[in-house]
Amino acid sequence: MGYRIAVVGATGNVGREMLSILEEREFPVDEIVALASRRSQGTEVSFGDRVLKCQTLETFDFSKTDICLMSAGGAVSKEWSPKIAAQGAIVIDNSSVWRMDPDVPLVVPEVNADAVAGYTKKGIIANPNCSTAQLVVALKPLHDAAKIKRVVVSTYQSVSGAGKDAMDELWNQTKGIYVNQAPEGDENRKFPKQIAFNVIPHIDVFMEDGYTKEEWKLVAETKKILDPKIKLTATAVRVPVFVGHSEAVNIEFEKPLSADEARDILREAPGILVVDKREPGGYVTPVECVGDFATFVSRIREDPTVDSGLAMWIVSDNLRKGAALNAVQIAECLANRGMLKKAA
Ligand code: 11C
Repeated sequence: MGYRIAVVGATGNVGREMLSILEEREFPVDEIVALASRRSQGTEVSFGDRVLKCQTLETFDFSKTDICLMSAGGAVSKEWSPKIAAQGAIVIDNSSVWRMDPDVPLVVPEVNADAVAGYTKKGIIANPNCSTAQLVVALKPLHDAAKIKRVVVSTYQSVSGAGKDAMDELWNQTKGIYVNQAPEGDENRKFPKQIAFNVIPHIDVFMEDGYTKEEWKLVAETKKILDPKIKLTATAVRVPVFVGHSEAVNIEFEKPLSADEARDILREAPGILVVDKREPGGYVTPVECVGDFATFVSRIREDPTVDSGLAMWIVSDNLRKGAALNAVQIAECLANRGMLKKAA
């Protein structure tokens, strides 16, 4: 016997990945329902060999659902996650609205799997932001070994993080530039500057201190998931890549840790694949990580500007480890710990 799963936001980038990963990882599914807004009712999505027709979130009865994977944005989650949880389903939410709620666990299974037990307070578990998920998977084993004091991270984030329209914008601008076509009007644009053949040092809204919300999320979420004592500063940058976020990371430790030791530790760590040959091409780039479950770590080297520091390059599929895979892994944690009430 398996579980009854609902995927809300099934027609989006992440919703489709959720369906595909449930199938790829052979999650024990007895019943699967794809849900979306009224506008997308009847839209077909794939679940393995099957085709599911999207039903409407507003009219669906969740009383027999074990797990609801939500990827429908903050506003929908704010309104619907508590209602769905009140009907008895455990909500695993990919939006940012519940992440910092003290009664909602924020979980990356390789880092703080036991925190799933906290779902009982609100019936909701939060999935972190994509750039945080891949970062903490790599930081955790190094923190355990040598205690991290401070992290400086610069991100190189793909346009899929901003949704399907953003992917279309990169595609259309790129094509348009080749045929000398002016970019479409401002009102339709997702990015405030040209994204094709460019990079934009701005993701999400600006905050009062000059950082962006994406940068703030990296700080706040790393503290909640891994350790509130870690100091972190970030610069989040959008790059003209369709899928796969990259991060250049400098880490300062309390205890000495050599690059060789870090490489060995990371090779043994869950969710990590080390690809680190000091030669041309001996590292992972976003195009190679697409469709993979792993977080890839490359370019591991000592940072001689601090007493004990390392620099590295971390790449992962933002729609997978950064969103859908992490959500399915949380569901697996619940199932493996016998926390799903309706499991047979
Ligand atoms: C991006 N990281 O790349 C964002 C997308 O808080 O879940 C995910 C936003 C979030 O634009």
